[in-house]
Amino acid sequence: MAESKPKLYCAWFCPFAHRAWISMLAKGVDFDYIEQDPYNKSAEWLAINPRGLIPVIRHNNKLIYESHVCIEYIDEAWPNEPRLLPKDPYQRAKARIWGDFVSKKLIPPYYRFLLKQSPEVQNEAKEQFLANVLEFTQAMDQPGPFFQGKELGYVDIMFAPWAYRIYILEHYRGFKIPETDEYRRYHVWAEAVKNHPSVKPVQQDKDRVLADAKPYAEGNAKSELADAVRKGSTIP
Ligand SMILES: N[C@@H](CCC(=O)N[C@@H](CS)C(=O)NCC(=O)O)C(=O)O
Repeated sequence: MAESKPKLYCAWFCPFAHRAWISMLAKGVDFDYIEQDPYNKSAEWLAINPRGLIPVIRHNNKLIYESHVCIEYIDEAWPNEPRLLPKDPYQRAKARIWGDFVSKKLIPPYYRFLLKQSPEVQNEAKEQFLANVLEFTQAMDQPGPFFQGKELGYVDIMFAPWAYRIYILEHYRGFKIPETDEYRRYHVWAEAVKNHPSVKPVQQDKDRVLADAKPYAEGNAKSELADAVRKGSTIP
């Protein structure tokens, strides 16, 4: 199945691309990392991904994109342990349900909170984000520490890049996930994710990450995601 050495088109700053990068590391895949500027929509780049977004995996002359699809592809093309998606059909369904929750209920308010400039909208987004983090927390396996048990898996990887960079919201918005009883399980999860051996190498220098996030916090970032948040449309 996995014949040729895969290439990962990635970027140090991109949380979506980090999902694919973490998955490659978690599965022990031997891959070439290619640092790609996704903002320059050259013909060469659009030939690799017609949507012009990172991450992209090139494997056996096939191109795979969309970060959640990349996680599943990596798990299936290299079917060795650990499995990122559980084998049990119900647990697999549960992984997809909560992965979808990350995409629809956590990422959009996170970016509204970071990008929008009006204090009222920021506050609404913050409350939404916090309520949804709580719902996510309450769905976690007990005792964990990961979302579905002892091993890092699909749901963890879906939210990990925002969780280990939550300091962006602290720095620009004075926000912290509360250290209260109801969020205790969240903090156990976040620590386990941040310190996982496949997640650690992907994390970047904090000052560099904060500098990269500044245009978002100031509301003038130029990206498809920022445009979508400004327009109130679905994020790409
Ligand atoms: N739905 C996509 C989103 C990926 C995405 O937005 N990547 C950003 C970088 S973090 C990008 O390539 N942006 C290029 C642009 O906005 O033109 C996925 O999950 O892979």
